Amino acid sequence: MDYKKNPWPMMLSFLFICLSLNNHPSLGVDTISADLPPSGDQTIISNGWNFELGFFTPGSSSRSNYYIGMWYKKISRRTIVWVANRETPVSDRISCVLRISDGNLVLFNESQIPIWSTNLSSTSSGPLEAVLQDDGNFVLRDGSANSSKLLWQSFDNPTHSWLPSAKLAYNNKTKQNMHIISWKNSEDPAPGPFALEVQQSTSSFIIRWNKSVPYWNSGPWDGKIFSWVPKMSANFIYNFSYVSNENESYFTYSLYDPSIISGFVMDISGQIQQLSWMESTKQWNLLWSQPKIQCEVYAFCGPFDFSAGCARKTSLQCGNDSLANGKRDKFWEMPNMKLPDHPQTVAVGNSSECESACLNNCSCTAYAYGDHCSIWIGDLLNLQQLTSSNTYGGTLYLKLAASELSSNFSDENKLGQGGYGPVYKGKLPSGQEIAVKRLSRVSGYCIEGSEKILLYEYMPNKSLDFFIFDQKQSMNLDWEMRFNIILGIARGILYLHQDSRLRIIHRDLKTSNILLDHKMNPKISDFGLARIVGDRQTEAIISKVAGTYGYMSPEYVIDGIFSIKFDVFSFSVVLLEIISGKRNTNQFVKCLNIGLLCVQANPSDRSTLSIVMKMLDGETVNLPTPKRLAFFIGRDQSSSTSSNKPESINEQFHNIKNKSQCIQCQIS
Ligand SMILES: *[C@@H]1O[C@H](CO)[C@@H](O)[C@H](O)[C@H]1NC(C)=O
Ligand SMILES: *[C@@H]1O[C@H](CO)[C@@H](O)[C@H](O)[C@H]1NC(C)=O
Ligand SMILES: *[C@@H]1O[C@H](CO)[C@@H](O)[C@H](O)[C@H]1NC(C)=O
Ligand SMILES: *[C@@H]1O[C@H](CO)[C@@H](O)[C@H](O)[C@H]1NC(C)=O
Ligand SMILES: *[C@@H]1O[C@H](CO)[C@@H](O)[C@H](O)[C@H]1NC(C)=O
Ligand SMILES: *[C@@H]1O[C@H](CO)[C@@H](O)[C@H](O)[C@H]1NC(C)=O
Ligand SMILES: *[C@@H]1O[C@H](CO)[C@@H](O)[C@H](O)[C@H]1NC(C)=O
Ligand SMILES: *[C@@H]1O[C@H](CO)[C@@H](O)[C@H](O)[C@H]1NC(C)=O
Ligand SMILES: *[C@@H]1O[C@H](CO)[C@@H](O)[C@H](O)[C@H]1NC(C)=O
Ligand SMILES: *[C@@H]1O[C@H](CO)[C@@H](O)[C@H](O)[C@H]1NC(C)=O
Ligand SMILES: *[C@@H]1O[C@H](CO)[C@@H](O)[C@H](O)[C@H]1NC(C)=O
Ligand SMILES: CC(=O)N[C@H]1CO[C@H](CO)[C@@H](O)[C@@H]1O
Repeated sequence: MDYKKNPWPMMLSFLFICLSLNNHPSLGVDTISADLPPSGDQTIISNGWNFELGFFTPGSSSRSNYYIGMWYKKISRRTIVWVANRETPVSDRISCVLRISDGNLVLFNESQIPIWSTNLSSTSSGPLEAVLQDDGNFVLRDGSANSSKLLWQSFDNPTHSWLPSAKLAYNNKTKQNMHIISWKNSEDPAPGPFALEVQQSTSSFIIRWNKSVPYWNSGPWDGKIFSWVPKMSANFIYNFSYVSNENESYFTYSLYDPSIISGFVMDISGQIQQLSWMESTKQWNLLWSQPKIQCEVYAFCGPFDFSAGCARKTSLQCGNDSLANGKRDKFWEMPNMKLPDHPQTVAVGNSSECESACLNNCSCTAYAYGDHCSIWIGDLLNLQQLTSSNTYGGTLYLKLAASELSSNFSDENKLGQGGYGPVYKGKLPSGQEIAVKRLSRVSGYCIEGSEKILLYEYMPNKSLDFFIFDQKQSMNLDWEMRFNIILGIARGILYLHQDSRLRIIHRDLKTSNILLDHKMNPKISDFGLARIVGDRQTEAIISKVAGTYGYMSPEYVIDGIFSIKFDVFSFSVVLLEIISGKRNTNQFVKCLNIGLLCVQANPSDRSTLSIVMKMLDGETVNLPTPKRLAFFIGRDQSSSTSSNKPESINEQFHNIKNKSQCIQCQIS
């Protein structure tokens, strides 16, 4: 399969397990009853033709291993969503049979020996039937008329995938978790090492390795998404929900559009993936996946070698501090870690001595200094970062070759400091230059658990403010460039507001967030405050006002109402800054607004100077909105300004500037 969007470059990743299509004669029914068992080539099909159940052979295997499985009926790529006998294949499907026997659904092999069973102990008196429902639930129930007594269902016994409307639950009575468990490999559906389960105490998802070691946590459920899976919010396909009561705690999800074919799988690589089927391309489209970084996966590349990024290993210099070129090993500070097992205690008095003890011992890979000095010898397995509230963590210092430390975030590569953390220059293995933002740990609960890193396209020409507010640099920006930049920004905002699949309000448009590529094309950056609003929604109310003062519209500051018009306000401020080369201080906007208020066409709309004084003195941003302006009379006010020629914008602004300066003069 071709997963262009799969971010794991080195992995042969199989989302679902796909098979070649061979034709199965169908029984034409959705039910297995005592007298109608499928065997051999026969399948059963759910009544809406969504799912089909029968024997299959996984992968391209030439081994004849047959399993009873369920797949989508309507799509051309055979995609298995459930397997009955995942650990006990049969080698000859013709003489094998799945039938109801002694109150259970049982798979008999060639020798008519049961090799898989629903294992129900209580026997039901009535006749039983097994029905493949159209939602992909295979149920064993009382077959007597009108009875809805459910004895067993595949939704309670999932394999590697989790279908819409199924629950992934923790049973509060039996303290048992349901698991979504990866296949061993693409040819073997037997349980692999990765299992997804609900962690009731934190209302989150957790992936465990080897049935015990937790290696990934989704972060707590916030009502809409998992805190550490922000990408979940970026779709209107799924509606996830979490239910917790005295009996159980579970996640489930539904589809807004039931005609969409979609699923959720635990991949053989240990990654959970949310997918939807694209009929036009005949491919599974990856909506989001976690964990993103292979090294988040326990022991993925053997012993955890943080420095190597799982891809390369650089030998440590090992106490070689005599080297002139500064290649001495260094330490990477990893705060808030669950310290690895098997530390060795070194009797030294302070942390710098502890550091030297590790630095000077070739076998030492890390140290920590709490009330005493601990060092670790050899491989470190399963390094885990904890949430900050956890008191059992400590700061681990991981030994790295100096060359690696300089490439993973050195000061020499620092480009600047953004609102949520420092930004560094980096290079992808392909050679493409990128900007990397390390989100600071203090900037929000959603990123507490592990360090979050954002990758950006590297913009060699920095940001717009660098040019327009610098007398020398602004000489490099002729009018044509400025106009192109304005057009580019407007196009970008239009895309966010209207043309993208989601309606996005940026909320922090300002010159320093407009980056310029090598051709001086503008790119809107820093979506830290951006909000996605509903499909038709153009307005929302928030409780906490955030943004950059001077770019925030009055209705937002005062009422917390933000709409796409909020960005329009900020855009206008940016526009004025680009043209004027003057930094918008709060006073600038205030003066501009006052200026506009004073040049309104209708004299009664105009402010009096006493009000102007108050507005200039006061802290309030609650300025009235200018109506029809005097100097616009004679112009076409009804048409959109986007058709205006640059000259006319220039002219208009020139007028505005003059008038507002004029008012300033009068006042001072
Ligand atoms: C059927 O299963 C039993 C028990 O696992 C096994 O001993 C027997 O060899 C199997 N029969 C065939 C034909 O594989
Ligand atoms: C039924 O029980 C057997 C033996 O305890 C076990 O190996 C098998 O996995 C169980 N089957 C199911 C579907 O739970
Ligand atoms: C089953 O339900 C139908 C409609 O609700 C009813 O007419 C019928 O008598 C019921 N049959 C039995 C055996 O209960
Ligand atoms: C996996 O778990 C089993 C039992 O819990 C344990 O014996 C085994 O050592 C673990 N394997 C690894 C590689 O940690
Ligand atoms: C999402 O699912 C929950 C639980 O089933 C339901 O209460 C809610 O109305 C759904 N939301 C939407 C927008 O459909
Ligand atoms: C789970 O059950 C215990 C008692 O069995 C109860 O104290 C607890 O509140 C329950 N949890 C939830 C989430 O209801
Ligand atoms: C919990 O289970 C009991 C017994 O099955 C049932 O009566 C009760 O309604 C359940 N509670 C919820 C919230 O589903
Ligand atoms: C120390 O550096 C020298 C020169 O680069 C190298 O030959 C030697 O192997 C290094 N020692 C260790 C222990 O790595
Ligand atoms: C650590 O202890 C050593 C030896 O007692 C001392 O020389 C050094 O100054 C101490 N360093 C710090 C940071 O306290
Ligand atoms: C490194 O430290 C370990 C544990 O304290 C010790 O066994 C080993 O001998 C040390 N190696 C060197 C070269 O000092
Ligand atoms: C923008 O960047 C390119 C490539 O780094 C450079 O050649 C060009 O001179 C820059 N433009 C300005 C106006 O600085
Ligand atoms: C992988 C990588 O980009 N390494 C570079 C990191 O930075 C140092 C010095 O700045 C370069 O020498 C490395 O090639």
